Amino acid sequence: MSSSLELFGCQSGDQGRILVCGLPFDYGSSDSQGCRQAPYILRSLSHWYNLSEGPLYSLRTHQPRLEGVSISDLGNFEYDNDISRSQYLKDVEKEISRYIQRKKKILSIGGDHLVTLPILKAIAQTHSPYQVVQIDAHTDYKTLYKNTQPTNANFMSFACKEKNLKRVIQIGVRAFTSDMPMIPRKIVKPELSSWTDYILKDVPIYLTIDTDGFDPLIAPGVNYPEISGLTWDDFNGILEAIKDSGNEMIGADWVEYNAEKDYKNQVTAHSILTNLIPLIECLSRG
Ligand SMILES: [Mn+2]
Repeated sequence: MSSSLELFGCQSGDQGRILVCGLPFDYGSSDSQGCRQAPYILRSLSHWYNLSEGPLYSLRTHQPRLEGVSISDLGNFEYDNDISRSQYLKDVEKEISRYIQRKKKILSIGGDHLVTLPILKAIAQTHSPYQVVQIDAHTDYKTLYKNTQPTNANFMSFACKEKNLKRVIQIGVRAFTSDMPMIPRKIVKPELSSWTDYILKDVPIYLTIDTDGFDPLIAPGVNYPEISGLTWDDFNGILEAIKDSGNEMIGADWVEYNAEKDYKNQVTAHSILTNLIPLIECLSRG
């Protein structure tokens, strides 16, 4: 693992309760390339929001943010072309399982959405029941045939095979598809106004965020833009609702940021970083 910079200038290593890890992998499909740069770019831009000299203050509320949060940065799990893609995913799963067994909370930065699969599998092995909240324009659920390989567009079909994954609540889904599979009952796609009705009580939550869940007008740095979509206020509402549910958040990831598609001023990257602040605060509870 290597990285010259740590996210938000936090410490490097595995001593934090929350462990940042970069998954610079974008072979989830032939058209998801470009996302491998995200962990480097986000870490490098995060020096604008540096924690190493004390908390960040919100100019709006004058409140300190991320104060006392126990977080450190593991660096990246680099993908080496000498190994197969499936081997990389297996290695990530194994490595992450070790940290989950030590009760660490993983905050991973993709990569394309396929990197979420090894994390969900690692959690399924170490946690009794858990549920996923997925922010995404797509369901990432497809019909699986005998030789279907996992991709960033079907990984949820593989994740749903895990018994301990009890429910997937998808928010922001709105794309079109020519493949309309039978969706298992554990996947629900409620409206934003009523999604909290679907949270299972006392079941830990893992949050996976695909950048394309947001409106491409505010988050243009994606491979698959879908008009309309969530706003940043919606996102903060989702985090508040997770807090209010009393369910523990056991981990999170942010995937599918493609810097090549972003505006010149990197507005998507800065928005991701600003929204990682309340996300990390939410993760640090419980
Ligand atoms: Mn996705």
